[in-house]
Amino acid sequence: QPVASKKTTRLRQMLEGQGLSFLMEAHNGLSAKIVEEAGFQGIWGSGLSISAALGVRDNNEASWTQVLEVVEFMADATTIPILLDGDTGYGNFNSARRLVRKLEQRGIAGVCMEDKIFPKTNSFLRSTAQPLADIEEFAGKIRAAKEAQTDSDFVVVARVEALIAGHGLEEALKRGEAYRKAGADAILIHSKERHADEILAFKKEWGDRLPLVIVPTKYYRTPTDVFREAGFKIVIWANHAMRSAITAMQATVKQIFQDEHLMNVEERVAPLADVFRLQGENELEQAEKAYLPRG
Ligand code: SPV
Ligand code: MG
Repeated sequence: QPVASKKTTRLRQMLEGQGLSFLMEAHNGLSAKIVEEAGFQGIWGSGLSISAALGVRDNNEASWTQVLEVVEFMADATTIPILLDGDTGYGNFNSARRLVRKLEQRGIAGVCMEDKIFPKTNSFLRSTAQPLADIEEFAGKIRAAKEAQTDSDFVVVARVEALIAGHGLEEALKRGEAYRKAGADAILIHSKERHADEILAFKKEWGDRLPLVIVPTKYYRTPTDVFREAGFKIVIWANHAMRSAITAMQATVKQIFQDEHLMNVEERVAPLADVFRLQGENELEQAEKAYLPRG
């Protein structure tokens, strides 16, 4: 399949094409660039990671326009599509459809919205105590989001939290079906189990009604071929750029604090040349030659 020019089209092809695709988490322009350089075909704009990088909790403490600013930097820094973790859509159907319009304007390829209540809490915290959205209300939100998009390839993923919240397979399937009927392009079926049994059971019952997206943060030991053979379309590596940044920064900062010099870290941190390259410094040097008066 030839590579489409529009980011929205490319994200859609990952969902609708053959085989399994991957989205790698990024949380700012720099990490987004690093994800693209590694060879990934798409980016997960993780709510958890963006919040953590801003120094706040994953409870909508960052406002939706603050998230929009971050994801705009990510889109500007890269050429691959971004699927934004849009939490609950930051309010009701009206907030969700306005979000879709703003994301389209800023070059984001799609949004994922979860069937919880604003303000949300991360799925891995106090999960069984988390109230789910009313199924009809959330279906209306998905319908509003789909009807708001102007680019027909913009992707709206509906995220089912029923398994996370402890409501079981039947409720998860019922919700998935309601969101499919509302026009969702794909279902993200989330799980906090340490093995893949429940998402595999979901896939078996679901069949091929819509493409399925998964986030194996907790069931990370499951071989990727299990997902591929089961027929999932997208795997999201949801937070590992942010977590590796924490590990690296902690080690470096601690070392400098202890040593009161830089000799033990210089060889272990990215050279400044790498920073300038990632910033696209070279392009500006060329542009200065082209546009500034010679003199
Ligand atoms: C995120 O990356 O913010 C997600 C995935 O929504 S999870 O943290 O697993 O809920
Ligand atoms: Mg999230």
